[in-house]
Amino acid sequence: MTLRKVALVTGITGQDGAYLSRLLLDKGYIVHGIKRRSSSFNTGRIEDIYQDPHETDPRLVLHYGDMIDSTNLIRVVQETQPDEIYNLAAQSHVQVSFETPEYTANADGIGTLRLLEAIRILGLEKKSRFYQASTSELYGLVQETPQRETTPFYPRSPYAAAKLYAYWIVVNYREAYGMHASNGILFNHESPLRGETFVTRKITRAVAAIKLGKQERLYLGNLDAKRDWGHAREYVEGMWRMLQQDVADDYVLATGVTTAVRDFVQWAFEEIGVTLEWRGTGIAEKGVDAATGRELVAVDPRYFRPTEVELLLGDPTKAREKLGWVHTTPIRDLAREMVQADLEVMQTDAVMKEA
Ligand code: NDP
Ligand code: GDR
Repeated sequence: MTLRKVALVTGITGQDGAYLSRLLLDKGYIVHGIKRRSSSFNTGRIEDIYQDPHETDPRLVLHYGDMIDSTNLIRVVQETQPDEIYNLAAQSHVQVSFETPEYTANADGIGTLRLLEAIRILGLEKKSRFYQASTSELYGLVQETPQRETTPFYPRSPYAAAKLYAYWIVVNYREAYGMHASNGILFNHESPLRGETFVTRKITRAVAAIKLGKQERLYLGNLDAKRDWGHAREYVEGMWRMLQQDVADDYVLATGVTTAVRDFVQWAFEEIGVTLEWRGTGIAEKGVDAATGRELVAVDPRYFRPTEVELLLGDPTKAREKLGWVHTTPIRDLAREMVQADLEVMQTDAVMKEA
């Protein structure tokens, strides 16, 4: 009988945690996840893979915990003795990090150190492989385009500065203690499970709500920002591949295509049969239904960031050559999938309410 591999996933209730735990369960792993205590359910994204703890030998087990609680992390690592740890937990919203910089530094930066120290304290340096959710936000004010593993970092937010610390402490623990610890420098990746306040999901939800007559208008910030957007389902496969390598290393996962927020908005509206015409510039810019003249999109400066990352475009060559990882979902297909999923959710909600 071959023993099942054991994985520990922090941030299991988030977008990537949900896709990654499905992938690991499909591969036969026992998956332990850390979830935060919350006053309302926060496990919606993993409802369909949740297993009743009263069942014999459930393969998905949830533990309460927090990245700001060292003793908790040590205990969970001790209890689970993981072969692989995926550190996905973070205060992951860039704009929110300007409002909560200290908390973000604590959870995203020092939290990563806490988990690495838990491995070291428990003497698991040679057993537990470690994946760190690093980010294209590290490039910030970009020094080179496209961005690759060797491009210098220039963080532009408390979030990115915290993730910069996490990136380097992972490299340091790899070099100092011989740990199998890798950074995945992931460019933006989205899906129907994306948090509702990130720009793509905010757009696709608004488009669905406008179509169903539940919302008048969509307010956005910087329409000129450009992002390299891929599908989350494909990116979690890249995370797993990093931990299957003989030698730990750092990899960029990206599509190699960049798109302006404005274009994503345009495509999302096309999914409901609306062609937008853009009128005005700067904060006076409006997206207007070309057929009816109705104003559907407006700029609200409250969504501008004190320092913005204007352009991200990744070069995934190393991941392709060394991990055999490729992205396959074009951005327009992703926009379509997200709009359709939001329409479906809202229509179901409406039917349920009526019933
Ligand atoms: P989400 O925001 O969807 O999920 C974040 C997860 O972390 C949630 O499960 C959240 O719990 C949990 N969490 C937050 N703070 C804490 C804490 N203090 N202690 C324990 N858990 C905590 O993010 P994604 O799934 O999109 O991203 C996963 C990781 O990858 C994050 O670290 C993010 O910064 C990073 N990343 C994401 C990219 C993307 O485009 N999606 C790109 C590059 C990096 P709860 O559900 O209770 O809020
Ligand atoms: P980002 O994602 O900051 O790249 O971080 P987000 O979707 O929040 O913003 C992308 C770009 O869109 C612009 N924008 C808006 N953003 C939001 N959220 N809301 C708006 O109304 C709006 N209008 C315009 C932003 O200014 C920005 O330029 C995501 C997170 O998942 C991080 O955790 C991750 O590390 C990076 O991606 C890679």
